[in-house]
Amino acid sequence: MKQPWWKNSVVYQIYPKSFNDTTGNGVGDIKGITQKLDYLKKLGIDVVWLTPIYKSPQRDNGYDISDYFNIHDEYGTMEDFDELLEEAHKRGIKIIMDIVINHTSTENQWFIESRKSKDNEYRDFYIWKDGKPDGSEPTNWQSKFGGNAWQYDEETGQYYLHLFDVTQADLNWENDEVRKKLYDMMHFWLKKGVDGFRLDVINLISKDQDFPDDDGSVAPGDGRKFYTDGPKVHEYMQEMNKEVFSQYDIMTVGEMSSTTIDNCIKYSNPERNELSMTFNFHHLKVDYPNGEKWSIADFDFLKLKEILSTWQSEMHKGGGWNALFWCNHDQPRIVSRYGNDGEYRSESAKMLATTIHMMQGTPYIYQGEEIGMTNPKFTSIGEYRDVESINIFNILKEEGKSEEEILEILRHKSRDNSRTPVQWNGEENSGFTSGTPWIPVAKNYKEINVENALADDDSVFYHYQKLNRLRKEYSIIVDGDYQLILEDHPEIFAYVRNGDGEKLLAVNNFYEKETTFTLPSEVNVEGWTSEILISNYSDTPNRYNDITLRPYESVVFRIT
Ligand code: TEU
Repeated sequence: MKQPWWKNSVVYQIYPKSFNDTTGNGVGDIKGITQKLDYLKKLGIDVVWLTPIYKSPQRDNGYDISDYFNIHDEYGTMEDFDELLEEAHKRGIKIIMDIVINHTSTENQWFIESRKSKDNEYRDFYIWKDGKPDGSEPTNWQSKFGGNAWQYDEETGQYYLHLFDVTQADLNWENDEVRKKLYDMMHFWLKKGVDGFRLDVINLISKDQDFPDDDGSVAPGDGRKFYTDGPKVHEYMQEMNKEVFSQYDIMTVGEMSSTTIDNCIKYSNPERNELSMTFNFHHLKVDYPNGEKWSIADFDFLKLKEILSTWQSEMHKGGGWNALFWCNHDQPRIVSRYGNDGEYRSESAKMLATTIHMMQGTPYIYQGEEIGMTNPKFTSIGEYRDVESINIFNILKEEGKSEEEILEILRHKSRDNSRTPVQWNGEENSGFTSGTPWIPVAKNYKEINVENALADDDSVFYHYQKLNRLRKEYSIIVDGDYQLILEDHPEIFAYVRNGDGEKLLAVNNFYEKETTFTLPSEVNVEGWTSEILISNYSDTPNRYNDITLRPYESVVFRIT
């Protein structure tokens, strides 16, 4: 059977606000993306994922949509979008839209109507509840951005649910009319010719209709278990697939918050007709001590290997499909996190890229990752823009932490770490804007920028370019099954991809320390010959056993 196109594609994520500004207002725009399509073509990606560009008050940078059918002013016009789509398609690049349908902005017309009165025809578009007999919130569920997830509304004396910011009201998926309206909206964009969707927190749409309090008996007591991969979520996905997705040749990727492998197999196994693939975040929590995001710890390397490997094997077995990624607009920069953003920035950025791109699934590159951009290391709260970071700053301060301590946490954990402008060149504001950027540019832009990367054959950029090319040349990268080796090795992440009479062996040193790789006897390749497909040192020997790996050294052998 012919593989769907998205199985051997590489996706590039654009956060428009920070990508490229052509007007000088300090905010990136759609024309700025069109301008850089040739750059993306050169990188060799197949698909662009645009984070939300719809009309929005921008409390959560567009994840708070007030109008699904129009473009946010600062980003340009619908004509600009149509031109982008056309120019992208001309170059063989597909575009997928970010669809946010768990919630809307409270400035959305539906919500404006809904809050007016209990008998308004849009009342039931959102989740309204009376308070408890003592007047307190209907449940003790916590918002993902801090505080209780219910907001009291004076107008009608009821509370509405917001799992995220107070201006992001959760839609009521139980209401047939809501689902129908959302499907119509998706058709609107698909008819324009977009090539698919990334669906924001899509596994949170179905809430337990009893709305119980979370007694914390199944940790943590935040209410998550009552709406994560909820009771009707697969039913809704199948309906959405039937009503919308199945009518086009598109890809769909669901963002899954705190999900499980079993659920992701269900979401992405093609026989179930739900989604093409899923994002999960378990591998990005191995630096959360006791599951707590807002504290600092080294990452747990053995756990990282275990988690990624379990997802590789289980999703393969269950016929699901993984989205592969280290970075996005909600995560700190990977080179500052699991790599080394000092002396070995380039080596470790390439090593991390190879580790994830040689796994099974569809890889995602987040803007700036391809040049090894780092966390910006902001020194004052005034430099932060993210609603989550600002909320947590205030919460931790109230809990008695010192400002210095909190700033140190934000330097590691804030979502703004990945939201600073793309560093295009060494000119003022890194060539991102001629005005004042909406968020400060990282100070290292004179050294780390696209212009320098393109001029250096050995740059992180060309490593990504090569990975993208290899995916097209060797089908084993797409199809081969996955086998973790040396699972207890404290520095090396090595695995084998098994194909028909051929194997790929990926060997990655995750540390600065030199270490020796010895091929375990379970990988029987005696008498086979090898070639190096990619490595991050120019003189890595073509010998797949007993190799001394230098700091962050990474190599992939093809053995036949
Ligand atoms: O994120 C959902 C989500 O659960 C997280 O990644 C969240 O941002 C993080 O856990 C906070 O610590 C999606 C979007 O990617 C994010 O940018 C939005 O803020 C969020 O949904 C709400 O729409």
